[in-house]
Amino acid sequence: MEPITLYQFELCPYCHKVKAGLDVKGIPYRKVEVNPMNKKELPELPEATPRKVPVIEVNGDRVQDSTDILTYLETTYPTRFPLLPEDPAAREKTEMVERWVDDDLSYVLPTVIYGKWGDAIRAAKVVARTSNFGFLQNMVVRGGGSLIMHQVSKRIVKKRGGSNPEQMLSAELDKFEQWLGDADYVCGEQVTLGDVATHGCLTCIQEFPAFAAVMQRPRIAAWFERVQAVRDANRPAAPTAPEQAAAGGA
Ligand SMILES: N[C@@H](CCC(=O)N[C@@H](CS)C(=O)NCC(=O)O)C(=O)O
Repeated sequence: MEPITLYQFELCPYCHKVKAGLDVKGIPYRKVEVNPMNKKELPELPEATPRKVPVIEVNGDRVQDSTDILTYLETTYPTRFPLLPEDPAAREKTEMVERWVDDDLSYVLPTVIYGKWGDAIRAAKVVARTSNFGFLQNMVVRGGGSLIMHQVSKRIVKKRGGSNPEQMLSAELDKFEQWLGDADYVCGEQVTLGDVATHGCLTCIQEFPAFAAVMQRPRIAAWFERVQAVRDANRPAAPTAPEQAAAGGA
């Protein structure tokens, strides 16, 4: 199978959503960290397309937008762990959960990552660890990125009428807990699109104090571990150093 290249930001919830889909479907990929300041690593995209991550490149195809990418993966590799249930009601539910991830959960997460200065600095460290932009660009991304995202996060809280990031996250987790009910996964016994989108998105805050609020909810914590186990079991083994060198990749 031709390996996929994923252009990403390490702390982008939409990119994590795609990584969860790739893992569950067992599709190998390599990551290219994009410099958020100039995005020069991004491949050429059709005119008038926003220069945003995630973007995937495979077999000469370039696909942008996490929802479109997961749809592309589902149609291109339909037999590899299908993520869309056949039952129409289940399908509607799992697609509704994915829309909620895109429209609500993904907006709340940056507020818990960058809302406090201590966490914004932690975020800068994660970016520095996962990127290879050179010393100067790294400093710019670490300092500038945290500052910009701190302002963005304040704007999100205000625009969404939230009182504070923790309460906003808690309100979103309430919704997910209700959809999950007592089932193993969003649509019952099998991981589907809604699980992938939510798990991926939450992985984004795994290194931050706010993640404790996720794991303090027993039903969500158990679900998180279950989906993680599926991802770990299905994810293809990392290529050995010689294989990686032969493929010319990082
Ligand atoms: N709807 C898109 C949203 C992608 C998106 O907003 N990506 C952000 C990072 S989290 C981005 O690339 N921002 C850069 C910019 O707007 O310049 C998706 O689902 O992929």
